[in-house]
Amino acid sequence: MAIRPILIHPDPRLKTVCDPVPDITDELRTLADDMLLTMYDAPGIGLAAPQIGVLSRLIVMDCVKEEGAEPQPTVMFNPEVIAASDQTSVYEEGCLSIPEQYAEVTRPKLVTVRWMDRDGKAREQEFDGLWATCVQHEIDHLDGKLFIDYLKPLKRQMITRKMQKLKREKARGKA
Ligand code: K2U
Ligand code: ZN
Repeated sequence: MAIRPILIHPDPRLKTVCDPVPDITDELRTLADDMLLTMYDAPGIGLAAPQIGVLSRLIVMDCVKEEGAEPQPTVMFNPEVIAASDQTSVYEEGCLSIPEQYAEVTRPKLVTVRWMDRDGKAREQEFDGLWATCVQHEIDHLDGKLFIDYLKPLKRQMITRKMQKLKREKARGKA
């Protein structure tokens, strides 16, 4: 088990449509465990495989935020939204690959998702609230889509320029 480095936007790997997972191997189960460790360490409530440079259709989530409540680590291979409500909800989103930038994104309030779990079992569930926002945010990552893609071009460019500056400063700091 290891905490993996999270890619920072802009990075071509974050704009790539990821490949489906053909079958669930022990290596992929270990990757999912590393992603959960990386997510909790960030901290975050979701993480998609391309964010750690693995271009496969795998996401992890745990949107339980209540103090003292039982964590609910969730691993999804090949997740797909099979139904979405017309009703929408607005949430101020962030992203571990776009640190300290937040903006309102409107998404369907309810989504039904089909996926394969870590035991290779087909699952299907309806999500509401923060879980619905998070699962859509993560599935977008698998299609190379970031929350800033929903913003006006000027706002998106501003955030991208801030990230390019951050990456330059990080590189200098390491140089
Ligand atoms: O994919 C990611 O970068 C993980 C996000 C998931 C997320 C973004 C927006 C809305 C819901 C989920 C991180 O968890 S960003 C940190 C965060 C934490 C709590 C609530 C919202 C965002
Ligand atoms: Zn994200």
